[in-house]
Amino acid sequence: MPKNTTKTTCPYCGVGCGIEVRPSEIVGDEKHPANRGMLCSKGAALSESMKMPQRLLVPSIQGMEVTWDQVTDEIAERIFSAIAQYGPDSVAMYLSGQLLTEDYYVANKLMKGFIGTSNIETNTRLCMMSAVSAHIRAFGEDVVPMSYADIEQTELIVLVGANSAWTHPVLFRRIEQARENNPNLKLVVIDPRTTVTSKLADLHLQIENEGDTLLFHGLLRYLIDNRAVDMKFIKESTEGFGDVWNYLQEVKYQLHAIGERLNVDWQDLRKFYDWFMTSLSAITMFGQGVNQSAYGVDKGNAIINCHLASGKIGKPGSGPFSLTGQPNAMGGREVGALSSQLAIHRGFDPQSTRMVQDYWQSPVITNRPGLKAVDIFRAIDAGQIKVLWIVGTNPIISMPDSDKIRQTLDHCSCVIVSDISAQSDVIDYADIILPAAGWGEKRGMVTNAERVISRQRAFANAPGQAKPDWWILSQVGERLCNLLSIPNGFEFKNEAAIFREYVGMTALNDNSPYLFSLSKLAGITDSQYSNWQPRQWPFDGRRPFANGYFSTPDGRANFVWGEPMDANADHWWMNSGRIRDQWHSMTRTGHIHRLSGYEVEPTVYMNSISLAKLFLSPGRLAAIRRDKYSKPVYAKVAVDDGLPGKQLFMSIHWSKLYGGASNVNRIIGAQVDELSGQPAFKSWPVEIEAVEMNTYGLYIGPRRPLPATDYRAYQQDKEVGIWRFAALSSLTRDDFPLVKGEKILRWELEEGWMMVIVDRDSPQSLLRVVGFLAVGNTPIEIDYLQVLALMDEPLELEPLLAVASSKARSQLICSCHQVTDQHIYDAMNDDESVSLNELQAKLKCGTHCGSCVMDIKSLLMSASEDEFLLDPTPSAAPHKGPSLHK
Ligand SMILES: Nc1nc2c(c(=O)[nH]1)N[C@H]1C(S)=C(S)[C@@H](COP(=O)(O)OP(=O)(O)OC[C@H]3O[C@@H](n4cnc5c(=O)[nH]c(N)nc54)[C@H](O)[C@@H]3O)O[C@H]1N2
Ligand SMILES: Nc1nc2c(c(=O)[nH]1)N[C@H]1C(S)=C(S)[C@@H](COP(=O)(O)OP(=O)(O)OC[C@H]3O[C@@H](n4cnc5c(=O)[nH]c(N)nc54)[C@H](O)[C@@H]3O)O[C@H]1N2
Ligand code: SF4
Ligand SMILES: [Mo]
Repeated sequence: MPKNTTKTTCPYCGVGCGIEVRPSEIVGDEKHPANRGMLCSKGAALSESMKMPQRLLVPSIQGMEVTWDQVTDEIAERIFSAIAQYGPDSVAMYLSGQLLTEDYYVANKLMKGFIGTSNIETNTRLCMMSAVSAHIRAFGEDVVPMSYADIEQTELIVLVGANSAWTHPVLFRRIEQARENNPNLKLVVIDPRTTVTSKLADLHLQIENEGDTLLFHGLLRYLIDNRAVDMKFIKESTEGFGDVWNYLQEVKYQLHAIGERLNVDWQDLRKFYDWFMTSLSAITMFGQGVNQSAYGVDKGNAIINCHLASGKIGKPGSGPFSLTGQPNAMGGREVGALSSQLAIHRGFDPQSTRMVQDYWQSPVITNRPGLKAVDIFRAIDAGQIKVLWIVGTNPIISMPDSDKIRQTLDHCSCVIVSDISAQSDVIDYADIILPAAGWGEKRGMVTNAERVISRQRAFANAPGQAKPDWWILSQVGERLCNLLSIPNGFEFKNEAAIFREYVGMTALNDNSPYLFSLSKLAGITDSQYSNWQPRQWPFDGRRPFANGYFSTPDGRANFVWGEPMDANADHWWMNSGRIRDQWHSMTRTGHIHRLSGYEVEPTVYMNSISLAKLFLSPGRLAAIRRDKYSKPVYAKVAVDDGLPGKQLFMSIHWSKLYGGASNVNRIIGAQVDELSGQPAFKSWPVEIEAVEMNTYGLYIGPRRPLPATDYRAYQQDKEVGIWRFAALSSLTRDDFPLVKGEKILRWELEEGWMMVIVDRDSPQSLLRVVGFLAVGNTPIEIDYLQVLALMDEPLELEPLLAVASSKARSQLICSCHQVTDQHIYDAMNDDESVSLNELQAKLKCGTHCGSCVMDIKSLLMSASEDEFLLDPTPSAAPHKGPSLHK
C-alpha cells in the first residue's frame, strides 16, 4: 500500500466496496472481501464526485447565515416548543441509508429516548422495507443470512426484480466470474423488462409485472407435486406449511395456468422450476422489482417459502438474499432508526422499551410505532407534524407523488435540511439549512448487504463550516437536554465513543432470540476503532440459521401465505429504475462529465409497436400524465424493444438542475404496501401522448441564463454544458437577451435562428466559438452544430465540434474511455467475429472500472443475434439538416 493511503468504503451502493484513496488516485481495495479491488463507474469517479459545485458551506436560518451555536440553539428551541405545545409526535425526522451507523444511532436516541416519538424514518422505507417485513414475518428477525462468498458455492442464482449489472455492478461481475469458473452455475433473471442483466442470463422469465408471488407459489407447488420438498427440515424447523399447501391446491398454481397468466412459455417456466428443484443449492437475490410493490412483502415471503420448503437456507450457497440499495441501509436497520422498530432489531414490547430506556438513561421512551415515510408527509399536511428534519435524502425527487411533497413542505411550519449540496431540490423548501460533511470528510461505520461492517474514513477537510451529521445531531441533543434540565445524553467526544455506546447496547440481545449483537466488540478502543478491518457479524464465522434455528419465539421459521396480485389492467404503465452511471437525484454524479453521457436527457422508453400505436417518434417529446387532468411530465421518446406490451420505462434520476420538471415521481402515486409502508413505485398506470412544442432549443457553452421552459435538460460535458429545452409557447429572440460581455453572431434559419458566442479576444481572421445556441420549431439535435462549418464566417469551432461529434446519435458505453456503441459497431464491421478481449485491446473499453463489460457483452450478443452489423441503424429519427437563409 503506497504511503499516505486511506482505506475507506464506497458511499454509493450496498455492495460496499473497499476503496484505497492514494495521493493521486482512488482505486479498489484488493483486500476488501466485497470487491477484491474492483470498482464500478461510480466508484471509479469518486475523485470527480468530490469536486461537486455548490457545496453547502454555512448554516442558515431563513436565508440568513448564522453560527453553529445559533442554529443548534434555534433547532433545540423549536423542537422544545413543539413538544410543549403539540406533544412529541409533532416532531419528525427523515433520514437516509447513506448516513453512517453513528449518525443513525445518535438520531434514534434523540428521537425515541429524548424527544419521545417514533416518527423517525429513513428512505430505506422506499427501498427495502418490504424485504425487512418479509424477514421478520418468516424468521422473526430482519436478518439476511447470506454472504457474497455463497456465489462461488452455489449451482443456481435467481435474480428477481434486480438489474444488478447496472445497480450492483461489482457483485454482478463476481457472479459472471463464478459462472466462467463453473459452467454448471446457472443464472435466471425474472424481470418484466429486458435488461443488460437479463440478456446475460441462461434464462430470462419476462413475467407480467407484479407476477412474482404467483411465480414463486407455482414453484412451491411444483416442488410439492414432484416430492422435492425437505420434509425433515419443514417438520423440525418451520411452521405453517400445511396452510400454504392447502392454498396451493387451486388450479391456478399449476404450471400451465401460471405460464398463461404470466405470459411466459410454460417450457421456460418448467426449466426454471426444474433447475431450482434439482440444484443442490440455490440463491434467490431480489431487488426493487420485488420490494417496491403494493404486495412486496408477500412477494418476499413467496420467495422465502420456496427456500424453506426445499431446505435451501442456512447452508453454503443457499438462501434468499435481499440486496441492499444504499451503502448503510443495513446499518440503519441494525441500529433501528425506523418508525416501525425501537432499536437493535427490537420492537416496542414492554421488555424492550424498558431495557432500551435503562440503557440510554433517557427521560422518556416511545412505546409504539410511529408514522411511516409516506404517512409522515401526510401528517404534515394534516397539521399534526410541525417540525421536520430531513438528513441526507432528497424527497422532492424520490418520494412518490412528488408534487404533493412539494406542496406539503411549502406548508410545513419548520423544515430543517442537512445536506452537502446547495443544488439538492429539497434545499428550496428548507427554513433551516445545515451544511454536512460528505464522504471522505467524515468518519464512521457502514454495514453492507452481506453484514460486513466497514469503516468510512476521512482523508479531506470538510469545506466551509460543514460538520459531520452525528456532530450536528449531538449538538441539538445536548441543547435539548439543557432545555429539559436533564443530564446531557449526547456528550460524545468522537465517532468511536458513539460506536462503543451502540455496541454496548447490542449486548441487550445476548441470551435472547435475536441474532443481532455486536457485543463482542464491547470496549473497542479508539485505536481499534480507527484500525478496524472489514468484518462480518456474527464474528465467529457462524452462518445465520445454519442450525435450522430461527429468531422466532419457538425457533421455527414461518411459511407465510399472500394472495397473488391481479395482472395490470390493459393500460400503459410506468416502470422506473436506475441507469448505470448515475446515483439517485444526481447531486453527487450529475456534474461528472464522463458519467453524464449515458442518458443525456429525461427519456421515456417503449417498444416499436407502442411507438407506432401512440403516433410517437424517437427523439420527439411525449407528455406523460397520471390521468387526463393532471400535469404532464415531458420526456424524450426512445425505442426499447425489451419492454413488452404497454410497459414504459423512465429512470429516477432527473432532478430539477439536470432534468427540469421531468421527475418521474410526479406521475407515480403514493400507494404503499400496507404491511411495510413501502411505495409501489414499479408499476403505475399512466396516460401518454405525443406533444408538439412551439419552440425547441439547444445551447452548448458556458453557463448563461436561459428562459424558463416547459422542458429542459442539462448535461455537463468536460468544459461546457449542454442544455436541451422546449417550450409550449413561441419564444422569440427577445427571450434570449444578451449577457453583458458576450460577443455574438446570429443567423436566421427557415425554422428559427441560431447564434454563436465568440471569444472576445479572438482575432477577426478566426473567430473562436465558445458557445452555440439554436432555437427553432423542430427538435434540434446536437449535430446541428456541424452546420456552422458551412458558414461564410472565419469560425474556429473546436472544441465545440468535438463535443458534437462525440455526442451525436451514439450511445455512450464505456464512460471511463468514452467509447460509444458506434465505435464498437465500427470495430465489429471491421471484423465481424471480434471478441470482447479484442474490443478491449482495440478500444480500451471496459478496461478501467469494467462497469461496461456487461453492456459490451450484451451488445456483442444482440449484434450476433440481429446480424445488423453492416447497417447499424441509428435509433433516433433520420436527421433533417437545417436550411439556411442568411
Ligand atoms: N447505478 C446505480 N446503482 C444503484 C443506485 C443508483 O441510483 N444508481 N441505487 C442503489 C439503490 S438505493 C438501490 S435500492 C438499488 C436498486 O437496484 P435494482 O433493484 O436492481 O434496481 P431498479 O432499477 O430500481 O429495478 C430493478 C428491476 O425491477 C424490475 N421490475 C419492475 N417491476 C417488476 C415486477 O413486478 N417484478 C419483477 N420481478 N421485476 C420488476 C425493473 O424492470 C428493473 O429492471 O440500486 C443501487 N445501485
Ligand atoms: N419512481 C421511483 N422512485 C424511487 C425509486 C424507484 O426505483 N423508482 N427508488 C427509491 C429508492 S430505493 C431510494 S434509495 C430513493 C433514493 O432517493 P434519495 O435518498 O432522495 O436520493 P439521493 O439523491 O441519494 O439523496 C441524498 C441526498 O443527501 C445528500 N448527501 C450526500 N451525502 C450526504 C451526507 O454525508 N450528509 C448529508 N446530510 N447529506 C448528504 C445528497 O446531496 C442528496 O441531496 O429513491 C426512491 N425513489
Ligand atoms: S458496486 Fe460501485 S457503487 Fe457499489 S459499492 Fe462498489 S464501487 Fe461503489
Ligand atoms: Mo434504494
